Amino acid sequence: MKQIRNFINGEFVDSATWFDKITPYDGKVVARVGQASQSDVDAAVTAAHGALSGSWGTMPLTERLAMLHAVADEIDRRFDDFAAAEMSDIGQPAHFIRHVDVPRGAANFKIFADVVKNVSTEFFEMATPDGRGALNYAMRRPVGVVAVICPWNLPFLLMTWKLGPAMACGNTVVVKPSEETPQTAALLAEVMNAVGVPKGVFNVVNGFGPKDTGEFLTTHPKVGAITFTGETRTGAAIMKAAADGARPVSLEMGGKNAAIVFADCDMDAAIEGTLRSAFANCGQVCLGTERVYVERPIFEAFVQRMKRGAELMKPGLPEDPASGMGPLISNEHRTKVLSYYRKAVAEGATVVTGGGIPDMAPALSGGWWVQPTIWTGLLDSATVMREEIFGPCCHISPFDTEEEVILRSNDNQYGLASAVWTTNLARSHRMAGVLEVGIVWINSWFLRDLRTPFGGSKQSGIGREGGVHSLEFYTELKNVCIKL
Ligand code: NAD
Ligand code: 6OD
Repeated sequence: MKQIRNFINGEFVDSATWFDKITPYDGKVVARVGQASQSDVDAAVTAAHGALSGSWGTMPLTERLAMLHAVADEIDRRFDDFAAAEMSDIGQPAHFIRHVDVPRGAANFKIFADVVKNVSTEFFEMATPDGRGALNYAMRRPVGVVAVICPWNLPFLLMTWKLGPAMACGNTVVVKPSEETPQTAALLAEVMNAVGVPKGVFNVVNGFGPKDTGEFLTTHPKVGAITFTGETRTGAAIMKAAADGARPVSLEMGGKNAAIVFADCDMDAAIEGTLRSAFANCGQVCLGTERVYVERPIFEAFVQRMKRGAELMKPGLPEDPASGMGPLISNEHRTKVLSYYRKAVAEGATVVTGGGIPDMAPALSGGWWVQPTIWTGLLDSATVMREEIFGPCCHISPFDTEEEVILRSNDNQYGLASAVWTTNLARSHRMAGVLEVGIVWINSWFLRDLRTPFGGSKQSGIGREGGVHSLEFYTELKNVCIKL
């Protein structure tokens, strides 16, 4: 049986206790994962703290950034290993993992190395009463040991999205992958050693969250900052932990994202984009659409086309080229998603398609499969219209005016992302201004430029990362004032 060990101070270490990694497509155990104890977490943080003042701390910037480019090149060289590990962890189709998750993992190291190289700081000349004047300039310094707490939905993309900028800024890191998806972090540890990243700069501790590895890490006094992606209630717990010692947090949390489709849209593009945003990764994308508002004249046609599209998405194994969708991540998550499927019906939804578990071949019947599901007919107050489900499902409602759809899409506790489909430029700009979200896509979805601010408003997050905004979180900006 494959063993996934924790990686501390440049070495893979054994654990006293182990837990099982189960593949979501057949429910079989594929690996044993070492569970990091409190003393393992302490060893990882201590190693990371020590590495701040070692060769990593004194390394010229160009050398550090070249090392991160080498990390990206080594990920590319071992592309198939990363893709296989990710497929085994989350069970999604190979074409999705090979086009989104793994390439973004490499890009996250290259692009943030380039951001750090190219972003300047401020300089101000100042008059003083004695006429000699003073100069002010700012410099950036690492914040120290960064704890990186990761979710399971796009494990490699979301882990490296934090690691790339944190390491480019000169910090050292202790990563806690989700207990559901430990495999790519272990491979990344091999990559770090292969390219000569100094011992202690990159550490991985596996385990669970509350009263376990996650909490041991976020409460460790030598952790200088915590960056987190996951559920909103976990983010709130981490924020409380970070209050001790007044450590900064960056929180990327849940969403209940709306797509808004105007009658003047390019219908083919709106259908393709909304199918992707509702069902990609089996609906387990924080930016995914669970509420679709369609202008009344095209409502019926839109629903019928979405139904046809959803029914063409056949569930299957990652390597099967016919596979349109993988399973959910776990039995526990499927129980949650199916409870929402039942609740939608209980609250009066019309099931346009799906609503249950698909028939799978006997070899796959142990996996966590669910049908892509579309509902109509619910009020905005229904449970499935208000709470994040994180499954392959959406509700489609008609609307009549722009004012109405703005009010309805903003009426939610979350504020992560919206997708607006229209060919009216003035309207798209108006909508972008009033939607209460951190990211608005017009005529697209999940189109990412890593130089742009990324994050959520309301209960979807605190802070922005991406481009220079990542530097704001991962560095201390220090002003130097020189009296001449
Ligand atoms: P989760 O909050 O259950 O777990 C995330 C991580 O936090 C895991 O590693 C977990 O072990 C750890 N954890 C849990 N409790 C902890 C605690 N008390 N202290 C320290 N660590 C703890 O989230 P998940 O189920 O893995 O991910 C799905 C959620 O993530 C969804 O809500 C989704 O919307 C959100 N998400 C948001 C974004 C974004 O960019 N806003 C991106 C991806 C996922
Ligand atoms: O693209 C990104 O950088 C990013 N953080 C995506 C988040 C996806 C959520 O599931």
